[in-house]
Amino acid sequence: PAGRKWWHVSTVYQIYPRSFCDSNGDGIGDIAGITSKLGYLKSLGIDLIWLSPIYRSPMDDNGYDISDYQDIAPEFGTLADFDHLVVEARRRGIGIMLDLVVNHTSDEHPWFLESRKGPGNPFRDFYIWRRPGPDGGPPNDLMSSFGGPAWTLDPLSGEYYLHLFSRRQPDLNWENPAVRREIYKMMNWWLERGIAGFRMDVIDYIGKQVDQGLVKDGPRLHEYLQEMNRRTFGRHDILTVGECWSATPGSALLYSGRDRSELSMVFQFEHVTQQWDEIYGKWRPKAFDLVKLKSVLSKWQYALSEDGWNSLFWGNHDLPRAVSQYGDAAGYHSQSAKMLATVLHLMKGTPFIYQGEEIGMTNVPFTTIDQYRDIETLNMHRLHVEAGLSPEDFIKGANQSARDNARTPMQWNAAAHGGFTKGVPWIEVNPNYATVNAEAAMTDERSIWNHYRKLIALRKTHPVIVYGLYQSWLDQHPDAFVYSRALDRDRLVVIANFAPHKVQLTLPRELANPGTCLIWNYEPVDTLGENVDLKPYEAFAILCEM
Ligand code: TEU
Ligand code: CA
Repeated sequence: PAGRKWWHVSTVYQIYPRSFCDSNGDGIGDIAGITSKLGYLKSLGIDLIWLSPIYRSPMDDNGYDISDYQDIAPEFGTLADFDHLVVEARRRGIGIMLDLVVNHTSDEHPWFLESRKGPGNPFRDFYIWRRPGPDGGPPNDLMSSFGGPAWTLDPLSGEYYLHLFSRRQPDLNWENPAVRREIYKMMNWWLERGIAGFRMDVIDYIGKQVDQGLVKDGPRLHEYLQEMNRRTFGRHDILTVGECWSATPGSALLYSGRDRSELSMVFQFEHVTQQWDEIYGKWRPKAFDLVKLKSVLSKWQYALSEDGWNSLFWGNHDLPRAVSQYGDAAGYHSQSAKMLATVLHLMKGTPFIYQGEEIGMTNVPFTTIDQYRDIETLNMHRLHVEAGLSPEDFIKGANQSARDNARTPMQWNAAAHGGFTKGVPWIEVNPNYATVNAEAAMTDERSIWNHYRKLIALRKTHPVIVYGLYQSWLDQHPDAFVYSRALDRDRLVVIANFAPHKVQLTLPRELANPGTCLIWNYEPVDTLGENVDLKPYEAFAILCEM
């Protein structure tokens, strides 16, 4: 039927190249390492790989600070390595998506080096420069996500430049048509190389109106995206996903509506931020509240049920490990990881798996700040400890929320450093690699890995998983997540227990039918009565014909 897209049926796997597989022993993951693991990804069954940035970069923010958009970071390899990866992946039916980081560049990008030369330079307006405020300080009080003011004074010209992230990530000026032209040219250059999609970093920032203090959702944002679509990927059948921390169901329809000619879908973060403290944000997470989580996820399911499309994810390279955040990484590691996968993959949308999630990788047990590498965490440590927080308390929060939880090396086997490198890894491997690793997972029929594999395969055989109408049930139940999906005569019922204890449910009569169990994490359940007893973190899905 009209409106159906190949990427509706796809599952995406995110790779953080620095931490995936090191082929040459320098302790840093690389493109050749990724290519060597294509067989692993193929047997998992994924369709697309989203690569976090691989471009030339001083690595102030692990590649989200790009100094050359059309070259590969030498620590990751060469353009030839990249082309080889694209070809080898395609041979296995896997597409490669790139991370498009165009809100900002590195301060070492030639555009910025030129821009710094002062007013009058043809590249001056590629970035956002302002004269000092009346007191000689920053022009306004915009703050950087990584702490401190978003403005840095450049002594060369006596003006401030804007950086919403680190001072080494100056923001591009999207109001300048020459900037947009250069970016579209660069995107087309990659599209010609045969890539299958773009993930767009903080794309909701590009319409910013700095002088109004407005960053997200600026007035020209959607105009720019439509222009980008027209001038670049609109002519190719690719998947585009915008990272939009500010997205609401309303704006998501603008980004991903079928007649909007903007993006395929966005990453929204409401299910993530609902867990954050009003003042201390993620550094002091609230107690887990399933009723709230369900209401957020269901709201998004309903809002995009007719038009637009959801992305589905628990984790990425900026977020804690899913099983640590929403499950029980200690007591019910395997059961809770499988439960989370079941709940997510059977909703309507395109699922994204973050590397290591498929084997249940967990948050880190670091004990000192020296073990952390992430610029955000190091900056926040300085700021919070200066403000009086004890270093011990900071580490406690960081072990729950810091981005490095997701960035420790992929655990391949029980060899030294989890088989990630023959050298010394750039960040320590999680010590649980002896038991949590891909090799062990692949040989165990009941592993988390095999559960993911099954879920990915089910999407391909059951259209109800891809297109079925979503409905949530028992919204106020504090421990159980129950929803159904309906397409033609198929009705899929998904039941999950988010608690580390047994739970008893009374289901509405219309859900209580016999059927076939498609997936489970204890034993298959084929007949659903009105009374259901769930074991800790039990989850299953039953397909009935109505
Ligand atoms: O992230 C955007 C972003 O807002 C995050 O830095 C977020 O503020 C933080 O992780 C939540 O605590 C994107 C990338 O995903 C991230 O890795 C980059 O550092 C950032 O943009 C800058 O490019
Ligand atoms: Ca390497």
